[in-house]
Amino acid sequence: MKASLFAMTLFGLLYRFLLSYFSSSESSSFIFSNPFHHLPAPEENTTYTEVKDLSQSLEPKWYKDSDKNAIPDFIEQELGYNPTQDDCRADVSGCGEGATGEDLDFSVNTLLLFDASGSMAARLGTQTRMSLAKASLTRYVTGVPEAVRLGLLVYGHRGTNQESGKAESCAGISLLAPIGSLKEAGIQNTLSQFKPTGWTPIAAALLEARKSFQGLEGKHNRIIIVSDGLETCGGDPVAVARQLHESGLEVNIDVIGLHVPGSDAQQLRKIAQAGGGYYYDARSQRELDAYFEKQQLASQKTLQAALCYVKAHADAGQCDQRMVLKATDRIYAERRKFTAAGDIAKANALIQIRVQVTDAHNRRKKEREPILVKYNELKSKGNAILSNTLKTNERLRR
Ligand SMILES: [Ca+2]
Repeated sequence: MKASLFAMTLFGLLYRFLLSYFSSSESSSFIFSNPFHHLPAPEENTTYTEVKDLSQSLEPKWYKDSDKNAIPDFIEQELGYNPTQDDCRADVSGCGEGATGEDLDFSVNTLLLFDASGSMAARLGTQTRMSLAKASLTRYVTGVPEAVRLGLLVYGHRGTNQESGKAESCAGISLLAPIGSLKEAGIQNTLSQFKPTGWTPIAAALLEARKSFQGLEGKHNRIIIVSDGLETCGGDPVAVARQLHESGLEVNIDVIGLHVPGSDAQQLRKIAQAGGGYYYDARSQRELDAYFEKQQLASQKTLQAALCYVKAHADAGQCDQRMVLKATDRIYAERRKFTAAGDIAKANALIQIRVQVTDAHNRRKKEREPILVKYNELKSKGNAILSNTLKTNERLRR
């Protein structure tokens, strides 16, 4: 049987050789080419790793991949996708301003510097400046998103506002709540620890504040000073503010002046400018509340943008997963046809295609992974963020 097959093959070869020799004008080149080229490929034990040149194993359409996602164009078309673009790209266009990957590290470290000097006892309407400031602060702290890590430092709460109490007062600076602990410590409880007392060491308080930001280099760092007047302890708060802002800590300093006369407001404004922040003049409870509500809305907007951004990427990941599953199903269906027809080389070449599709998908998945981790973190906070926003909007309307 084997011998006769061999004889037939040999005869076939000889016949082809003679035929082409006598019929082709380029017969001389045929003599030097491989005469076994036309022999059928061996069928047994072929694995896809032995398919060296894939482009010759399957029809060219299997190797056309316009959007470089490893899924052949014609398969994408069949499945209802657009083969020339990424059908599963994350659409962040509706996420609002500032929705970028960088915002995912959205936590803001804010240290509130509270002026407890004697002048805070002055009345603004029916209440003292201090009680107004405490009320605004309480509302802000209770409504602010978790991502804003708050701390509180108080100055001017020691000694007296007399000359005899100056030294003690100017040295009296207390970190009542380190950054990130104010909410836990309880704002009412923290604020009840001081009342209008002494002098105003703004420069020294800023120097002390600097320590709170050690280890937070390169983060969103902020100081909010609530004060009703000038530095009275001989320091240079503008210079200290500039140093702090220009240090590697990148702290921005906002200053809120509580019913401050024009000349004094100039110095407070300079502190804010040197500190890379803004100066706000608050002449009533409402104006003071407005500042904090603006801060709250800004941080909620940032959070919502971040949530929207990561959700878009999570959706893109799911879309990609669905597309790849459909594509691999489709490739396997083709492969079964080749296997049934006994075309093992092509069936194996399709395994190669399938492996490429899965590899490419896994690469895309890996790139998306850090964003998805963030998504899970944010999802749990999402409802809290939204309810806070609603509450704030409600307050602003009133
Ligand atoms: Ca493709």
